[in-house]
Amino acid sequence: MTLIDGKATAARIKAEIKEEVDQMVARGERRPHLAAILVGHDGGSETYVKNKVLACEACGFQSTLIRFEDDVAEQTLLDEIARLNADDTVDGFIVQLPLPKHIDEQRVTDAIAPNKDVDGFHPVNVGRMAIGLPSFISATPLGILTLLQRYDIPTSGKKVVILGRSNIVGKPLAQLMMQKLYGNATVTVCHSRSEQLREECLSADIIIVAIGSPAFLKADMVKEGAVVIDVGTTRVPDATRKGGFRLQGDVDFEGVAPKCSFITPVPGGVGPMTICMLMQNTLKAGKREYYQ
Ligand code: BQF
Repeated sequence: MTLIDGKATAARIKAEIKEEVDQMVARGERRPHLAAILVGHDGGSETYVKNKVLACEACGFQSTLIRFEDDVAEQTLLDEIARLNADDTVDGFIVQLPLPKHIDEQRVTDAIAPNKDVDGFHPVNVGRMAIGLPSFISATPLGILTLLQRYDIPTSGKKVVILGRSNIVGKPLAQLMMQKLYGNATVTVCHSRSEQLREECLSADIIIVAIGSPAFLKADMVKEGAVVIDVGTTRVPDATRKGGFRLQGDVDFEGVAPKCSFITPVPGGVGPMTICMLMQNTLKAGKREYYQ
C-alpha cells in the first residue's frame, strides 16, 4: 500500500509555480493576482480562504481578501463582482462557497467573467470543459487527476467508480475521467439512490469518494489492489485537538487502506491539491492563456 502524499505533491507544484512567477517578475511582468470574496465567519470557510491566501504567498502571487458580513445584500456582491471583472490588476477571483441562504449562488457564479473564473464554476467553463475546449477546470477534480498522473497510476481503460454527483466534484470529475485527453477511463457515477452500490465499488479499479459522509467507504466495498481517493473533509468535534475539531474523510481509512495499492489520507491528500490547482489556474489567468 502506497500513501499518496497530497501535501508534498502540492508543495512541489507550488515551488514550480513560484519559479515561473520569479521569471515573470524578472522579465518585468506583474505577479498573478488572486482576489477572494468571503461572506460571514463560518469556521470552515475562514480556514479555506486562509489556506488560499497562504498558498498565494508561497507562489509569489498578489492576493486580496474582500470580506462582507452574513447579512450582505445579493446586489452588493454582484456589484463587487462587476468591479473585479473590470479591474485589470486582478487576474482571477473566487467567491468562497457556501453563501448564506438569502443569496442565490448560481446568480453570483453567473456574474463572474468566465476568463477570471479560476474556480471553473461558471457555466461557460463547465460547458467548455465538458466538450474538451480550453477552460478553467474545477480545482478538486484537477487535483485528483494530477495526483494520479504524478504517481504514475494508469487510468486509461480502467473502471473508475465515483461516489457523489456534485457540480463541484463528482460531475466534472466524471466528465474529465471519461475524456480521451484526461482519464480515458470507463466511468460510473453512484449516488444516494444507487442500487448495488457495494457491487459497483467492488468492480472498480479506482474509487473516488466525494459524498461528505464520514467513513462511508468500508473495506468490504473495495477490491484487493484498488486505488482509493478520499475527497471528504467533514469537520468533526474532537476535544483533544487544538481548534476543537479534526478532519474526517469519506473513507474508513483503517479498514480500507490494507486492501489498496494506493490511497489518499485525510488530511494531507486531496485537500492541499485543491488549493494548489487554484494557484495553477490563477497562474494561467495571469498569463492570459485562455480566450485570447
Ligand atoms: C487537508 C471545501 C467543502 C465545502 C467547501 C487542505 C483544504 C482542506 C483540507 C481546503 C474545501 C476543502 C475547500 C486540507 C478548500 C478543501 O490538508 O486535508 C486544504 O482548504 N479546501 C473550499 O474552499 O471550500 C470547500 C470543502
